[in-house]
Order: sequence, then C-alpha cells, then structure tokens
Amino acid sequence: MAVVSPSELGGLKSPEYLAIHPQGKMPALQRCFIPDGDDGRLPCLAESDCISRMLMDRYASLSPSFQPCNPQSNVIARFFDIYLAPLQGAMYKFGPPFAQFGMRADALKEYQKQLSILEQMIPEVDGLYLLGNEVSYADATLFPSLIFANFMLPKFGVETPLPPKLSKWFDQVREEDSDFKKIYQEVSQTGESAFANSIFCSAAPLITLTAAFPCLTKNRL
Ligand SMILES: N[C@@H](CCC(=O)N[C@@H](CS)C(=O)NCC(=O)O)C(=O)O
Repeated sequence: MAVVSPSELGGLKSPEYLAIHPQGKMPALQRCFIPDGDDGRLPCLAESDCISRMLMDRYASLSPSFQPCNPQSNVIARFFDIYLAPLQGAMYKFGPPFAQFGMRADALKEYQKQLSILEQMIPEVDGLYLLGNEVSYADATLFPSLIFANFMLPKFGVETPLPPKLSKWFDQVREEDSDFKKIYQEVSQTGESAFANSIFCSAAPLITLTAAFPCLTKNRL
C-alpha cells in the first residue's frame, strides 16, 4: 500500500483531490493501491471509519481481527469519532472556527471534558489493550490521535493531557507492542521536527499541522 500526500494531487481542496474525497479531508483510500483492491465497486473510499471497516472486512482471515463486531470496541471508536475528533483542530488550526467554538480555549476545554467521558467508558480489565489481551478497533482508533493530543496539549498549558486509565494504556502499548511503538515514534518524531523547524511556535500557537502530520487517524495502525 502506498501512502501519498494530498499535496501530490494538488492539495486537499484541489479538484483532483475533491474527486477522491468531496469534503477535502484526509484520509482517503484509492482501492487500486491495495492488493486485489480495485474490485470495481468503489474506486475511492473516504472517511477513516469506512476505510478501517473495509480493511477489517477484507483481511478478516488474518490475525488480529481487531474485533470488528465487538460492541464495546465500536462504541469507544464511534464516541471518539463523533465527540473528540472534530475538536482536534483546536490543537493545530491557525484560527477559528474550532468545531462549534470560536475560541481555541473553549474547544480545548471541551476536548478535555470529552476525554474524561471517554475515560469512564474504558473498562477495568487486565491486559495490554483497552479491552483486554486482544487488540481491537478501539485501540487502533484512539492511539494515533492520542499521541498527538499527548504531544500538543502540554503546549497549551495542560499538564496532564491524558486521564489515568487512558494514560496507563497509552504508556503500556507504546512500550510493549512493536506496532504501536513504531506509530508512536513516527508521529512524535514528525511533531518534534515540525517544532524544530518552527512550523510551530509555542509562544503563539500556531499551526500548519495538517501539513506536518499526513494523517492522525486510526488507519495509521
Ligand atoms: N471524519 C473524517 C475526519 C477527517 C479529518 O478531519 N481529517 C483532517 C486531518 S486528520 C483534515 O483533513 N483536515 C483538513 C481540513 O479539514 O481542511 C475522518 O475520520 O476521516
């Protein structure tokens, strides 16, 4: 599978990219890039949730399955997509609007409130992953975006970016699962170098993060 920056197609809002994703957002999947992917049904697929579900279905015979039919995993993933993901722009967009908010501070406060609600949805289970010993779609949905939140929130004065259960899980998977470790290094190194190259400025946040982080969504796993 090839990962291509939308800038190679003229940018997110170019006619070429809008033909792939009418909302001009990342990610989008061109099915011809996956083995046997261009089966004539849909040449392009937008929305990270739909891309992920298509891939889980297509590779269902491979392990791990990511538990695509587990209601608890799905509810965590859906909660994240609906209530947290739209607020992420407050951590990288240069100016408003930030979802329904005109002020960055209000959007960041709402993001933290939603994180605390998400925390209550995390079950008390033993095991490396959110739902126990098997990785699920919930892990794949939360992890890449929470690397970003963990990296960015302190730059806005938030000293403890992740609540306790999420923080424990986050540290565990990034240390003990080699795929999560790889994603962690990839996303955080991109952030560090963006700061080093002054794409960000902590004094006056900021930001052209969309360019710095090709995609912060679940299908990075
Ligand atoms: N619901 C969409 C959200 C996609 C999204 O907001 N992507 C961000 C980057 S992670 C983006 O493309 N932002 C640029 C913009 O909104 O112009 C999904 O999950 O695919």
